[in-house]
Amino acid sequence: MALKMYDLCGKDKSRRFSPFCWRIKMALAHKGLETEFIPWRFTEKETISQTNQGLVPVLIDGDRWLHDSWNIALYLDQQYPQSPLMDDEQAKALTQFARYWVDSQLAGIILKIVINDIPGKLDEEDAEYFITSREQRFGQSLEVFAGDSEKNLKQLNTTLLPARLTLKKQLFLCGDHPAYADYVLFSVFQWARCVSTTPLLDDPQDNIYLWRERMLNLYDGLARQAPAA
Ligand SMILES: N[C@@H](CCC(=O)N[C@@H](CS)C(=O)NCC(=O)O)C(=O)O
Repeated sequence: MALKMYDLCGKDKSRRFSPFCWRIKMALAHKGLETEFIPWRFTEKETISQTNQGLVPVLIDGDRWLHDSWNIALYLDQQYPQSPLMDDEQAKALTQFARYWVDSQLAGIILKIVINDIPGKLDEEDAEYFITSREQRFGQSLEVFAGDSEKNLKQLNTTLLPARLTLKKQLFLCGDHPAYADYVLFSVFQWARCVSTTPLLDDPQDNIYLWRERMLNLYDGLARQAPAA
């Protein structure tokens, strides 16, 4: 039976923009696993209540409901060992570091850059939920939270340096071929691409720019074909 995944969508159901969903979508394509992606809105908590939490991605494999992208990635490698996302324990440990780096450093900066573009991409109920829940989380308005866009872009550029240096030596973060750490880093770029027209990278000769092009081309252009902002 094909796998199913709840996938965050906008007002336009074809706009799938969650970074956590994107990394799993790339991981499923990497393994060649056919999956039905079910559009899901922020306020549709009831449909995933079986997981006792309210975040996507949620993967359904037969009678198993899984949540949390990291847990799902580990599950996929265990259950479907073909084309590993992480080759061994050492790769798993290093990928753990990569995802913490992406989620604790890069995602926060990118969020500031794109946050004001998000509500306009959501349906009315989701937009209200998004603004209220984020303003509550940050203790300030989205405009104040976003801060200075030029400063954010500069900070993003500096924070990307370890990836930029790595990609000077190799095609992908994981070496000659992409694997889960690549999908994690790519997922935050793809998130921005789906909700915002602000360019995060402006130099086509930049190693990260070139890597992002390679990632957009993977699996018959899976990410490139997805509706962008
Ligand atoms: N740690 C979770 C985070 C998932 C997450 O934050 N998902 C967001 C979409 S990007 C979500 O479902 N948000 C729902 C909400 O804010 O209510 C994972 O890695 O899957």
